[in-house]
Amino acid sequence: MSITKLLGIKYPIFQGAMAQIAFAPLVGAVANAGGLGIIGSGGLSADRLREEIRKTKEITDKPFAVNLMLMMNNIPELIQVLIEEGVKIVTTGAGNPAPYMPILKENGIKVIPVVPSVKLAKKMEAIGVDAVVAEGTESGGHVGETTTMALLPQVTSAVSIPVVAAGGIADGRGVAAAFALGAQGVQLGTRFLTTVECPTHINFKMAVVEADDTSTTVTGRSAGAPVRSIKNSMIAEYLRLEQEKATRDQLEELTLGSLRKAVFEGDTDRGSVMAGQIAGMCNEITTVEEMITTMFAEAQEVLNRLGNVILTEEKELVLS
Ligand code: TUI
Repeated sequence: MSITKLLGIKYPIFQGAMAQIAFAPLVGAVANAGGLGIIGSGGLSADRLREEIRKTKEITDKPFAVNLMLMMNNIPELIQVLIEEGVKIVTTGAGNPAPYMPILKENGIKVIPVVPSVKLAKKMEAIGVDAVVAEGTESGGHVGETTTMALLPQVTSAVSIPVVAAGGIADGRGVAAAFALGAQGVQLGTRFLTTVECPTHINFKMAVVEADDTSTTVTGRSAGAPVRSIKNSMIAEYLRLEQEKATRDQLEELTLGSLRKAVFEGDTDRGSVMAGQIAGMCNEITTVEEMITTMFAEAQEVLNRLGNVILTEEKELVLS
């Protein structure tokens, strides 16, 4: 079944569940525009998650999802809230959702894990998930090692469940490329940061608008939790400490509360401005609806144009 039919959405686009950002205003706007809005529950208490779900229901009557960031230690409580509030779609990140599959499935919840490798995609298919999001290292936040270009065709060949592409996509060309590599849909995070409805400090949005293709870097590989964000003075200090083989405690002290600092206080110099490599192309602040409809219209144009491309005997690409 197609991912849109499976989830009851119009466009095969997921909004990435950015921690401290993907709350009701953004999630509701994405759902109303026909995509899958996803609440980021990373860092939320069960009560705060319930509040965010209820606020989202006030904005939209369309389906939406909740993401479980599996590094958190309150996952069972959060799942209880999902069941009580009737949330029917869950995505997961930063870990293996296997321990929670029985309870999620018993409650008729569709489960869509984010995976950074073929190995994990196959494991997830074997435990009965409904689809996977294959996320390349171009993404913002917690990342794997393989690029979307290399990961996606390998995952789509390895599993028979629907695959959604994430990492490095922000326009119709990226959507068309994801389809070419076998994906049924796309998940975007960074591009949603520069939308009107995205509830983050204006300084955070402007850091993304002003970023170029080389503005992001990955920290934390040494500690086993690699995170991509826009370079600033905090990141420079982190990289220096990492090189000096600082202790985990020293590194943690630097990053403690840093995402909130950037998102809520707008401190884009000392805070953590998580964003993907495609930030260089997210130069405009538009509404969610405009962004989604423009992107799919552009994807259709690209696919039409490519439909006319033939490979000549000399292997030239020509437009017929
Ligand atoms: O989860 C994400 N992106 C995130 S989570 C996040 S919050 C955070 N804040 C501070 C430090 C660290 C995180 C920010 N961005 N994306 C989905 C994703 N999941 N990317 C990679 C993975 C992943 C990695 C390993 C999924 C599964 C996995 O498997 C481990 C295992 O148990 O086999």
